[in-house]
Amino acid sequence: MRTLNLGILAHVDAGKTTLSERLLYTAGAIDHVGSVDAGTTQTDSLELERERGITIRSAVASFLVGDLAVNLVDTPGHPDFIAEVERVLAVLDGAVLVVSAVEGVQPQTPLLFRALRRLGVPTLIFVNKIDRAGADDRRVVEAMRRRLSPAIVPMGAVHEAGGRSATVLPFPADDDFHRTTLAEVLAENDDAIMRAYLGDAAALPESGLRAELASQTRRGLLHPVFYGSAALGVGVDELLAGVHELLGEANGDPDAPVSGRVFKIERTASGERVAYARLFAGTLRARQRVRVGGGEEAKATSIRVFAPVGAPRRDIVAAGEMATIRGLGAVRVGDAIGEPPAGDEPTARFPRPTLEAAVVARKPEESGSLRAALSQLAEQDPLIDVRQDDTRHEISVSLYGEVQKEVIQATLERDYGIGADFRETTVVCIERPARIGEADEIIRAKTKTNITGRSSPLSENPFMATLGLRIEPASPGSGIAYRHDVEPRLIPLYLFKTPDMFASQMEVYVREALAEGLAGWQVTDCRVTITDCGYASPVTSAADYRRLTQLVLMTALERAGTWICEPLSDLTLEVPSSTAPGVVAVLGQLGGRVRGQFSANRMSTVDAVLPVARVRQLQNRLPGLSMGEGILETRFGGYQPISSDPPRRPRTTPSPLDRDAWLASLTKRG
Ligand SMILES: Nc1nc2c(ncn2[C@@H]2O[C@H](COP(=O)(O)OP(=O)(O)OP(=O)(O)O)[C@@H](O)[C@H]2O)c(=O)[nH]1
Ligand SMILES: [Mg+2]
Repeated sequence: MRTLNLGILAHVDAGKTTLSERLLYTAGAIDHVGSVDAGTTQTDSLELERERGITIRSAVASFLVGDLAVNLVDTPGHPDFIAEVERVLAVLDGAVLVVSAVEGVQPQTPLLFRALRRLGVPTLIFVNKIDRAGADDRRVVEAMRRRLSPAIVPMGAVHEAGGRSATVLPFPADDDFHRTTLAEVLAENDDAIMRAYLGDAAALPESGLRAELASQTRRGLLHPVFYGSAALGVGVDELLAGVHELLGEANGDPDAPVSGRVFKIERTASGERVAYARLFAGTLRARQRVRVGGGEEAKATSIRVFAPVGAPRRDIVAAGEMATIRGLGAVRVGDAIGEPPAGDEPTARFPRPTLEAAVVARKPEESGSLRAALSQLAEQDPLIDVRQDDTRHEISVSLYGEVQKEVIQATLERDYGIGADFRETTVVCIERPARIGEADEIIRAKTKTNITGRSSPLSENPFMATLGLRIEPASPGSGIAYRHDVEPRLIPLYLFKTPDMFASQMEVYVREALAEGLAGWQVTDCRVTITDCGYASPVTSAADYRRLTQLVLMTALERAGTWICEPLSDLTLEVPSSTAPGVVAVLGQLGGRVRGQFSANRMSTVDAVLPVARVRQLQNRLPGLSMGEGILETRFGGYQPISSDPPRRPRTTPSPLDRDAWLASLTKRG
C-alpha cells in the first residue's frame, strides 16, 4: 500500500491537534471527534497535555484516504518544544502548515516554513478558524505572500467568514480568476506554461494545469492553500482530497539494506525504551538484529507498524513506513537504524536553548535519582542538555522557556515521583575567539615557542603524538569550521585508515574540546586548523589525539582570548500608541535597541532587540506600561559580546589549562 508520512505544523494554538482529530474523523479512523478543550483528542494523549490543552510531544495516528495510508504526526507549536518538531521534520514526506485566519502569520510560522523549504518537504497550507470573529482570509493570504512565499495558490473562497455559518467553496475548474492565479504561479517554474500564459491563458488545458500543480507541489516549489474550521469540520474534506491528490508518497526500496531514523523515544511503565522510527529503505522484522546509531547492533524484540485502523497488525516494517520498535538498547532520538539515511543528517537548524536553570531535589537523598531521571528525559529530548559542574556538583538543564520548565518539573513529580525545584533561570552564553591563537605539543619534546613570542611552560608533552592547532574568529552564527593543513605522510593511517577519516575523527575531538571555553561556555563561530601532526607507530593511539586536542586547543584559545556573548531576543511589541513612548523608554533602560516603529489605528508596533536576560522583566512590566493591552512576541536574535563583567560558568571537568588537576582527573576517569 502507498504510504505518506504527513506532519502537521504551526505556531502554538493554530489548531493542529483539532485539525488532526478532524482529519482522523473525516477519514473514518475514529467515530467521534474529541476536543482539545475537553482533553479527549487522539494525539494529545499525555495527562499533562490534556490538562493544559497544549501539545508537548509529537504523536502519530494513521488513517486511510483512497488507497493512501497516511501516518499523521501532530507536533507541538509552543516554541519551548521546538526540539520535538526538529526531529519530526527529518522523517516527513509532506506537511500541512496551519495558519490561523484570525492571528495570521505568527512568529513560528515563517520559522517552520523555512525549515520545511530547506528540507524540501512538500507543504500544503491550511488557513484555520475561519469561523472565529476577526477571521480574514484575504489579509492572511497577503501576509503569507509577503512573509512566507509568493508561490502560494488559494484553492477556494471563504464565505461568511467570522461566524459559525462560515463555509468554503472550492474554485470550480473553469474559474477564470483561479486559473489565472494558478497559471501565474506555475509559470514561474515552467517555461511551457509561461509561453502559453503570455500567449493565451485560456488555451491552457485544465488537466495540464492540475497535473503541473501536483508536480510543483511535490517538488516543494508551490503551496496550495486550503481554508476551513477544524473545530466545525468545515473545509476538511477538501484538505483531505488535497493531501491525496497533491502530496507525493513515500518511496524507498524494501529490498535494500535497512535504513531508518528514530524521531521519538518513549519509555514504558517498566522503563523500557520504545523507539518511533521511520524506515527509508529495507525491511526490518521482529527479532532481527540491526545497527543502532552507527554503533553496536541490537535485536528489535518487537515491532508495531503504524497502519490505518482495520489493517492487519504487522511486525514487519518496510521502506516508507513508521513503526514503534522495542529492544534497541540505548537508542536515542535522531539515531540511524541500520545504514545512515542518504545525505547529511537533516537538521532544521532551529536555535539552541538560550536559558538554563539548576535543579535541586527537595529531599537531598533523591539527588542521584533526580540526575538519572533528567538523563532519561534528555534521551527523549537531545536538546535538553543536562550538566553537572565539577565543583559544586549542581545539576542544571538547558531550557527554551518557562513552560518547558514547568513541564519538566511536573514530569519529574508524576513519572519519577521526585519533588524538585528549579533555581532562578539564567541565560546560556557562548564564547567567540577574540583573535588568532596557536599552540602545539611535540611528541616527547619540550613545547616550542608560540606565535605570540611567549614561551609555553616547559613541561613534557604527556601524550604520544604531535599536534599543532590554530583557532581564529569566524563570522557570527557560522558555528565551528574545521580543516587540516598537514601533509598526508604525517597522519597515522594505521589508526585512521584514510586522511578523511582522520579529519572527521579530529573534528569530533575539536567539537568536544570546544564544549567549554575559557569562561566555561561553549566556544563557537570559529575556524580550527590542524597545523602540525606527528606520531610514533605503533605506540600512538587515537586517545593521544583526543587528549592532545583538548590540551592544545585550550592553550591556543587562551592565547586568542574570548569574547563572552549573551543571547538576544528579536521582539515585536504591539501597544496602544499613547503608551508607546513609555514602553520605548523602558526598553532603553533594559538595554534594548529599537529598530523600527509604526502606528496604525491607535496601536503602535515596535521592533526591538533585547538581551534574553531582560525579556522576563519586560514581560512583567508590560501590562502596567500598556494598560494591559500590550502583546509581546519574541524570536531568537543572535548573540552580542558582553562588555562588562561577563558571567562565568562552572566547568563540568577540570580545565586542561590547569594541567596537573586535569591530568589527575584523566587518570581517575581512565
Ligand atoms: N473557533 C475555532 N477554534 C478552534 C479551531 N481550531 C482549534 N480551535 C481552538 O483553538 C485552541 C487551540 O487548538 P489546538 O488544536 O490545541 O491547537 P494546536 O495548534 O494543536 O496547539 P499546540 O499543540 O499547543 O500548539 C483550542 O481551544 C481549540 O478549540 C477552529 O477551527 N475554530
Ligand atoms: Mg496541539
